[in-house]
Amino acid sequence: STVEYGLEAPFSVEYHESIGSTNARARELATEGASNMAVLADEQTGGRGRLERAWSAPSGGVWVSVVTRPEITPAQAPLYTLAASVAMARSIREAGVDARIKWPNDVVIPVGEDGDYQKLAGILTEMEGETDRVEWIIVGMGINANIDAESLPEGATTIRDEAGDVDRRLFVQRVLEEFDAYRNDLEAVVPAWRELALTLGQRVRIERAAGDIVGEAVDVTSSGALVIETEEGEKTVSAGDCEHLRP
Ligand code: BT5
Repeated sequence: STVEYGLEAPFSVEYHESIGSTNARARELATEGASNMAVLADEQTGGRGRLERAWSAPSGGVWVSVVTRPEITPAQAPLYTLAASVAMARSIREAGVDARIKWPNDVVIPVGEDGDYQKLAGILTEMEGETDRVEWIIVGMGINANIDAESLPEGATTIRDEAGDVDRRLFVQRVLEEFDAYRNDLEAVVPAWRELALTLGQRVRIERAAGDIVGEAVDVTSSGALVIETEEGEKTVSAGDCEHLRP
């Protein structure tokens, strides 16, 4: 199932026409010691979102998972998710689509002025390591590229629907190049993220087991946590589901 993809990518690429989940395959490779590898597929039959949610990944999309072994602490791992969201949003914008970033792991297209959006891409970050050191990190990126939005769940849109098809080979190459540049320059991630963030300035609700946080999203920290101004003062959250509330 593995063929040469002919990409000039900063990562060595294992390509599959069809696979269960590129993140699951990347995990196998990571536990075998792989690094700087990308698993790319045309179609996933068991694509995954966060919290075991299903991710629709028909043929025509860009489904890719990158394995790296960075010298960072687990607390900095959210920066990798932000780096991926910036890489994806910038590449999608080059394709002529007004892509913006919804914290923490979505690339979306704004609808109206109220923080509404349609989802164009998502990120699933997984890692292994100890409290002071990450052993490996997998950043799974799913981009609805050359797909009809009507074949995806409600609320999804695609590059095809917004601007027409992309050359997927060149497109994946751009995404991987951009991701590589940002993971090698982590200080550039947050400034680039701020420029494309749809979540900043929004009233949000973050759902957490420890209790929801409601307030205005005002910034992200240097490690990628969201800063929220609440009635009880400023709070930061490093992960969670984020809902944009109507003003
Ligand atoms: C995500 O989860 O957004 C992470 C998606 C990561 C997918 C990539 S593809 C390559 C790699 N291999 C994998 O198996 N996964 C990664 P989350 O924030 O939990 O959002 C999931 C929700 O998005 C679902 O519950 C649906 O409502 C919705 N959804 C499912 N498929 C979608 C799609 N193709 N486009 C837009 N929304 C979708």
